Amino acid sequence: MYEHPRRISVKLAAKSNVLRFLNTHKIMKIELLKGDITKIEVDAIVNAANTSLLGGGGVDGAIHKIGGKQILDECIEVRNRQGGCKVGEAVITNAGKLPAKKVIHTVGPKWNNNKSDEEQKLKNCYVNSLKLAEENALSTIAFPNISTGIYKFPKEKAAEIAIKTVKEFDAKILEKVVFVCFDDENFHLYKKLI
Ligand code: AR6
Repeated sequence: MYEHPRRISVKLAAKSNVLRFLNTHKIMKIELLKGDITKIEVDAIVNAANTSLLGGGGVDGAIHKIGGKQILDECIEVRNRQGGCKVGEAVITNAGKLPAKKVIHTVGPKWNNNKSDEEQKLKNCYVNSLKLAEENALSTIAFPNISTGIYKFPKEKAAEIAIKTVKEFDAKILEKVVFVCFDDENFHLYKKLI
């Protein structure tokens, strides 16, 4: 049957849009683990750092202690270049002696009853870490439960934000996100919510 040429081209354009969507949009696999993030073999582990990028306690302390001086040296280079890292933002360095290939350092907000928009800032940590992973062509990433230790962000709220943000992320390269929970409470919250 004869079809007007214009109609044919409209149909082809619609089909190629579908193909483009299939080519670029990835469904990320989400995994949950209980344990120590410094032992995880992924393209990048995320560090719950502070604005100085010079290390501290908690997961930050463990990453620098086990990863070694190479990580701190590159953090200092980043500081010299851009003056640390703001809350909600993320930077990337080598992973020193860790089994991961890279460390993405993000700075979570200190909980203050959401008076300074801490919920949005925590969401930004996840989005900016995922974006940075994609900019570096990484396909697997592991997150700790950012802000839920020394920074006292309520764990259930933090878990909801982390999971929702990762599920909503429009991945082009990333294939897998691992949530690594160090304490039982976070592990059970994530298990319930994922
Ligand atoms: N692997 C995975 N998760 C861990 C590990 C580990 N090895 N160690 C602790 N956690 P925190 P924050 C969990 O305090 O609240 C530092 O001094 C921990 O159980 O590490 O974002 C920084 O320099 C908790 O659930 O980070 C900042 O000053 C989660 O990691 C400040 O702490 C986050 O706890 C950041 O505080």
